[in-house]
Amino acid sequence: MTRYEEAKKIYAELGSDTESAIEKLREICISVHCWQGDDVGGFDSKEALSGGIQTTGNYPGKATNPDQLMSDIDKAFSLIPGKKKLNLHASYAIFEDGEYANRDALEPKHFKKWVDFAKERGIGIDFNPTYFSHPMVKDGLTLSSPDDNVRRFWIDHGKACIRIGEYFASETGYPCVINFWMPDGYKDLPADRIGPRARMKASLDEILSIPYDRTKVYITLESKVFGIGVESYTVGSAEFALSYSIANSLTPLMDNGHYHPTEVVSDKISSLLLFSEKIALHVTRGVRWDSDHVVLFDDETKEIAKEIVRSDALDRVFIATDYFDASINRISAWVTGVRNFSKALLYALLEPKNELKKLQESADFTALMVKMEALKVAPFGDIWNEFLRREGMSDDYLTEIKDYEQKILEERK
Ligand code: RNT
Ligand code: ZN
Repeated sequence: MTRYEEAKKIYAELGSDTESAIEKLREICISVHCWQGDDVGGFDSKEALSGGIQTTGNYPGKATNPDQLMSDIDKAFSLIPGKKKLNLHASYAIFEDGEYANRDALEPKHFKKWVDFAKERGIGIDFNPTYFSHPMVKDGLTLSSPDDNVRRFWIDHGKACIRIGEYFASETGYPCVINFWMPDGYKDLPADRIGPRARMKASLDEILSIPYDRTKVYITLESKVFGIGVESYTVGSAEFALSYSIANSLTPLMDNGHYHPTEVVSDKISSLLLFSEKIALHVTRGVRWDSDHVVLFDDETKEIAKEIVRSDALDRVFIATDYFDASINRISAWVTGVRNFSKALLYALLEPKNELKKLQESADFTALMVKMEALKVAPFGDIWNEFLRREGMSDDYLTEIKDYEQKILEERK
């Protein structure tokens, strides 16, 4: 008997069907963020990263142009099992020689190369307007700025991004998730909290007044509790983003780094699913703050995946990754983080959820605890390795990454 066959038996005794778990996992799509490859740099300006987010580290071999980033994405994707989408930011526009468009004037043609890239690989593209790292972010504000010109600029950026997202959907044949996250906020206690939020609301209303095809484009709104330099107040707080999303039939997006440290996104998923047809996630790992560390196979990551599976919501949750580590090999960071969320999904799919639910309903909390603990020591690694094998991959991706590092990354100096 192979290790997989033995493990399959052990899981069967626990009430889980490993075959169906693996098959389901193979169909789940994860939207992989492009920005791990170049420390959220983008190609459209030389501005330092702003908006209260930060990469630290200076590992050699960062992608500095579209060709390098595409090559690194290919390398990472070749080592990530399962279905994938590419998640782009507007700052990754690719201009042909001499051409340039500011963010308020971006057009689909500035993303043609990305569309070609996606089509060649048979994948879809998700999109994000870039409301940071730009001189038009004035006093830390974009859509909530009291300055009409600043607001106008960023409203036009939002509209441009919706058109580009529609273009992605039409060209690739896959719906495009367009995520709005604005860093707007104040370092210290504001005198007026409602004013900026009212302006943000009006700006979003104006952006969303342009017609778009809701079957092709899903607009998500991401909240945040605080950022570096924006400690006291964020305009797009959880209550703002969630209320706006529900009131306007948008899709709320939760990033698990964006809450007070003892709050967990895993507990929020089920509530949102009762009020919104779709929800979206940014899967990340915050260490003491929204530090965007590489996702690990840790308890909260597992718990998030379990909540999606337990709620039968695999087709209602847009899963995207969002982390950026510049202190280790960036491709390894990409692969490790995305693989870990896949792992968490497989782990969740291996739960005998109906049986556990019954124990909860019959208030047999003793048996519930014992069974849940037994699952933790089941031979999960053998099931994961079988999934990798069926995807034509193995547990060892480090050798290939080291090889790529030597041959490609180290030449980039
Ligand atoms: C920032 C948000 C946002 C960004 C990306 C680059 O705190 O999480 O999603 O990380 O858009
Ligand atoms: Zn995020």
